[in-house]
Amino acid sequence: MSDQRDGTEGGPPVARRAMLATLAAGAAGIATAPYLQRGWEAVLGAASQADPTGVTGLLPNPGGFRYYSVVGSVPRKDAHTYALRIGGLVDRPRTFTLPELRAMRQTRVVHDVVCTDGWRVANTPFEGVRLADLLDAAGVRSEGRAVRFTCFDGAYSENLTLEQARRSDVMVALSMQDKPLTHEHGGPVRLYAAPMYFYKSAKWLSGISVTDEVVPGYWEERGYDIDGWLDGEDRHGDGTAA
Ligand SMILES: Nc1nc2c(c(=O)[nH]1)N[C@H]1C(S)=C(S)[C@@H](COP(=O)(O)O)O[C@H]1N2
Ligand SMILES: [Mo]
Repeated sequence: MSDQRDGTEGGPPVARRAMLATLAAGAAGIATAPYLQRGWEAVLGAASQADPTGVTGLLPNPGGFRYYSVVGSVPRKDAHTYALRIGGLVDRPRTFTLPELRAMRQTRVVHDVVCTDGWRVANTPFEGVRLADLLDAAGVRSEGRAVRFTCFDGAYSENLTLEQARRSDVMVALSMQDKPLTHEHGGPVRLYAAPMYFYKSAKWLSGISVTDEVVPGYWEERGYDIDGWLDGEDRHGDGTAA
């Protein structure tokens, strides 16, 4: 994927147009990023950002990623303190520890990471457990239609339909770029939904709940589109096409 979504069809998040205008008006790339983030928040009316002083926005962003959090501080979790709870419309609600997740079949996906703010990191490898495997372990009930994700930052949430959640390119990620996921990138465990904008990939994942309908996530309550598909993805494929 190297095309850039132009926002004409399917409806990317509302701030997209403003971002493009800002990009077009100013210098390109990293230098404008701090201002982009501020503009983005002004548009969405978001109350909080990880760093209200803007200092992190002025730091270099190694590897092209930018740090995002909707809260100021997030507790750190490790192999001893981390737990992933799966519940809702399942027959066997259960909790997975980090060692348990590591012991399960690991899958690898290499895809471009794309944020609606305009940055992209090409060919990024992620590894972890297919969400489908976790859902199967818990036993999704017939009323289940969607999956809701919650985070131990205490604020962020996201969702996928059950069909999306079962794709082979959607995972509970334990590693990124062949290294354990750092705290900054949402470690020890985050969601990675490869065919979608990166906002769908909830960091600091702590809860997976099967629901009977899609529950709008944090940004979706604030104007983002529930539909997070990147251009050119096979929306009804099983994720293996690539
Ligand atoms: N818990 C949580 N997950 C989140 C976010 C967030 O603010 N909090 N931001 C989303 C957005 S908009 C992006 S682009 C990516 C950023 O991931 P990174 O900080 O690893 O670059 O995380 C997504 N998942
Ligand atoms: Mo994003």
